[in-house]
Amino acid sequence: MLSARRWPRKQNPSGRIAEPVVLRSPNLPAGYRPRAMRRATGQAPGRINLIGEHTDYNDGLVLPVALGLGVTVGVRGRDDRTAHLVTDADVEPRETWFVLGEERRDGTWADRARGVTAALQARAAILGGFDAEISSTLPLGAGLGSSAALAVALVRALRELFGLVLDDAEIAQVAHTAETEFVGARAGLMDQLASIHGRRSEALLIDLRDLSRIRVALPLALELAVIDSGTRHEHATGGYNRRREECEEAARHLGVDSLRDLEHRPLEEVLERLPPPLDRRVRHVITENVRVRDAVAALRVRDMSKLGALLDSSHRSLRDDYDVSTPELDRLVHLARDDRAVQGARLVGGGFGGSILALTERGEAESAAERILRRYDRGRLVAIVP
Ligand code: GAF
Repeated sequence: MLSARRWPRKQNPSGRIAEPVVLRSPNLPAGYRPRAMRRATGQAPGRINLIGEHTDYNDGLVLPVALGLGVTVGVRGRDDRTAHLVTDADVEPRETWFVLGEERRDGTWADRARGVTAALQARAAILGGFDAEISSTLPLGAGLGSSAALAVALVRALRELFGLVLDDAEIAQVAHTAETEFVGARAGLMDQLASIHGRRSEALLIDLRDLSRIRVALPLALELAVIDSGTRHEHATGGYNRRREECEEAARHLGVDSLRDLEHRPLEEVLERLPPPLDRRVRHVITENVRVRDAVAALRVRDMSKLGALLDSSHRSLRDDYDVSTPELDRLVHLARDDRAVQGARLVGGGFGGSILALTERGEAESAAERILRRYDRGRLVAIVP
């Protein structure tokens, strides 16, 4: 593995420091040819987000936990400029290819891979052709960070195969650029950071304003069932980008750079200056940041009922104010709240389909999920956390 090191910086003609460039590691022995390292593997997990939804692109707070499920990418160097991809995931097509330097979107999952190679080359990375075998234990499009996991796993594999110097922050940026600039989903940075830094037994409090991270232990008494509703979202074409635009519009209207700048202002005063639905969108974002802080406090004192109430209230806010829930997610959350063992439940991730979290005492999540799923016909239990 190559170690992370300081960037070689490129000077632009004006003499100002330009974007960092990606080079092959200067540490490699003389005569070393990266493509002689013919095989490499990259892995990256998916995530749940305990609380703090649609806050990341508003410079806010999130609290993800890594899943034991994720994406593995095995790569092998080729002697041409082709990237050939095969996957065992439940997607179409199962096999595809493209020429490096000629990446063009085709609207399939493979755009994430094209986005990664395009973003790496835009940072001056020298790539050769490769065959990639992509396997995933993570359901795709289920609100569990699968796009970021695929991109991070591929960047890690290509870093090793081609001897690229990329630290974790840069891996996150490349994976994020692939999603936002190539795929066109204007997502925040939570999923990439959670995939790179997350651990299964801990929540990771990330402040997207300064990218600071604090690990928060999950109490031993806690367990979460992650249940896939079986309905799917598509960020790039769905309402996700529209929500982000609404937040930007609200910030412009209020004369602030980001909605995070509003956290110390009286909420009612802020809201009465906004037309609907911007007032409801902003109310979600501001109150969700407060809920993240409260959830961290609840985790620290192991107050499960407080945590459960916060999850419930987050779901209501996502449903009524942010308008990203669906009838299926609402039904699953309702069934979960009806279960004797569940202390709180909410949709997880971007919404518009995907999964829910149900909070229980340790040892109770699996049986609670079985009871919930008996009453909901098309979903499945994806994971028990931690
Ligand atoms: C998706 C996005 F990719 C994240 O950036 C985040 O906005 C999330 O939806 C909602 O919290 O997973």
